[in-house]
Amino acid sequence: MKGTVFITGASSGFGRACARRYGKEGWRLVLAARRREPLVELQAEFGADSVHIITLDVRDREAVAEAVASLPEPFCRVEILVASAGLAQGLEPAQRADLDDWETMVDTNIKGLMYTVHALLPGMVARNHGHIVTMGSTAGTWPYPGGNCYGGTKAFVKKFAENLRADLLGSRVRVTNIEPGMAETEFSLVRFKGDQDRSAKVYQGTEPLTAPDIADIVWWVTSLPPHVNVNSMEVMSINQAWGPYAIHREEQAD
Ligand code: NDP
Ligand code: 8X3
Repeated sequence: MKGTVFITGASSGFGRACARRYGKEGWRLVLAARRREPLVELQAEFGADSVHIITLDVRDREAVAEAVASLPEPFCRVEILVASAGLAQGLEPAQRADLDDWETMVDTNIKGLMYTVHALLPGMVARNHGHIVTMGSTAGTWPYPGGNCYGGTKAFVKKFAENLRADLLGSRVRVTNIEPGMAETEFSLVRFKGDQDRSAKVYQGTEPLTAPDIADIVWWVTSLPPHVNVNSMEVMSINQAWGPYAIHREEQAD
């Protein structure tokens, strides 16, 4: 076995693809998500000796701390955290947004990440060895209509990762924020609360990023020589780029 990687959001999308990638490379996997069944499937794929499953809601501060504190041998020395658990809820303009959706995003994308890092980081520092990979987004840098609170949470992820680097200077613990653009996973289905048609339209007629694309990138940044720290990596499909500034103009009579 090469080492132990702890992956949140391992039941779907980027997290699941990372689990497969590290599993195929012979790593020991600690897989966390709320849905147990997809984790059991991964355990069946790679074997119980190399996969430890945790049914976990990252919003539950005590549960996250407990899950990390009670990691059994040989899973307890985590070398890499891939913190992929996260979500968007809604695409309404801020003035019509559901406050519960905003709270869910803050609780998951910000507080859930804080709890996970807080639980795993001391061990990495004590061993002077580790890599924290956070899942930011292009939305954390580039605003778009309806992105409001989701973009805000991903801006937190970006700044949190950068600030971790500042604190960890002098240690051999690396931090990388991956910042993907549009990628086809369950992301839009979750954002639109199970509306299959609306979710499918996001990816219709284009070729978005895929979860294995992101897993390849995560694998690559964590496989570089230990003195190399990729601070952040923004990645988009070739089919996605920026538009001009949007300008509102009053209607004018000809
Ligand atoms: P998916 O919806 O496919 O996967 C999200 C994962 O997060 C699932 O495994 C889900 O597991 C887990 N999750 C969500 N809420 C919680 C929670 N409260 N506790 C524990 N696990 C949770 O989406 P992606 O793989 O696309 O998203 C992964 C990350 O990448 C997210 O942070 C997202 O914001 C980010 N991202 C996605 C992009 C995209 O276009 N797809 C682009 C840029 C960033 P379960 O429901 O079983 O708990
Ligand atoms: C997911 C990418 O553009 O839907 O973070 O916000 S986007």
